[in-house]
Amino acid sequence: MTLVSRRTCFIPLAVAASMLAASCNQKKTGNAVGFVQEGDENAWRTAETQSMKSEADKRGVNYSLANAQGDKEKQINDVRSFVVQRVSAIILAPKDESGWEPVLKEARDAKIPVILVDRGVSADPSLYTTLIASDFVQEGQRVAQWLANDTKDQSEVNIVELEGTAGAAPAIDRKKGFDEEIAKHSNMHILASQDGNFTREQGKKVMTNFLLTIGKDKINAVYAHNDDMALGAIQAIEAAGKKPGTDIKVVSIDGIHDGLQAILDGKINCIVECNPMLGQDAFDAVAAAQKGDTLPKHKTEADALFDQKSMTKEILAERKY
Ligand code: GYE
Repeated sequence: MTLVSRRTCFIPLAVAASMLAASCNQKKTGNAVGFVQEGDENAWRTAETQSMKSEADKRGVNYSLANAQGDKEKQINDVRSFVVQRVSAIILAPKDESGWEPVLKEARDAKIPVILVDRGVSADPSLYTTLIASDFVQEGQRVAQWLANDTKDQSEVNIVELEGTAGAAPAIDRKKGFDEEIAKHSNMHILASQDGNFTREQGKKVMTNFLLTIGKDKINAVYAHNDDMALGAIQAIEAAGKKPGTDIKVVSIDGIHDGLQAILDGKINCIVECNPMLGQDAFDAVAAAQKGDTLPKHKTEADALFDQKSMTKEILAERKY
């Protein structure tokens, strides 16, 4: 009797131990978080990708990255493949606003929370948990207000605008905020506005074309939706024999290292910051969603403003991206 009972006791313990091991393994897979990044177009985005990885490492989260390299169809498939793998949460930095409903519904049906970072989508907010991003309309407004104040004594301020990737939330909203604010000033005119895809190369190309077609003496200011396009525009302005920051004012958004350096060099006049270090907030949101907490639909990030008066070497030394 004693022997039998010992045996019966021994077997379930062994089974329980192997079940526990299996459930631990399963839990590990179940705790995986997938980050779906839209591309790699500049230092801002690389910093964001790095921020996700270091936050995952810090928390010991099983983390996977899928980078679509600017290919929207691939990005949709990257989300779909994380849904099929049954990850426990997806962090998504969408390339543009439209076309996300079907795959977001697939994630919802699989009960996988989707945390949007840095760019929003036009899909119904019930299809994602939260959006962690800056207020892009406000960024555009602040840059426009700075430029309006700086040029208030000039009878005419002719501006050209380098837009971000077509259809992307920061391109749409940064244009809206800036253009509406400029329209309030009768001395300010936006002469031309064109897509520069958030890259240095494209910013240079579009600006070179503006200088040729509009005339280098007619343009007083350039507004770039990000620092990389502003840095490309600076190259074009210098190649045309003009002084960026003096002959042609340059204003932009992001606050990456090279952009802030250009303020110190006198080539960019004003930058409104946009924070790419979203890892901590994104993984806080993942943890909250897993606990079943309800999150606000939009968490906005605080952005600083830098100009030639406020920018210092010390600020630059602290900038990690
Ligand atoms: O400003 C830009 C990047 O989506 C907020 O995308 C982000 C923007 C950022 O390519 O540099």
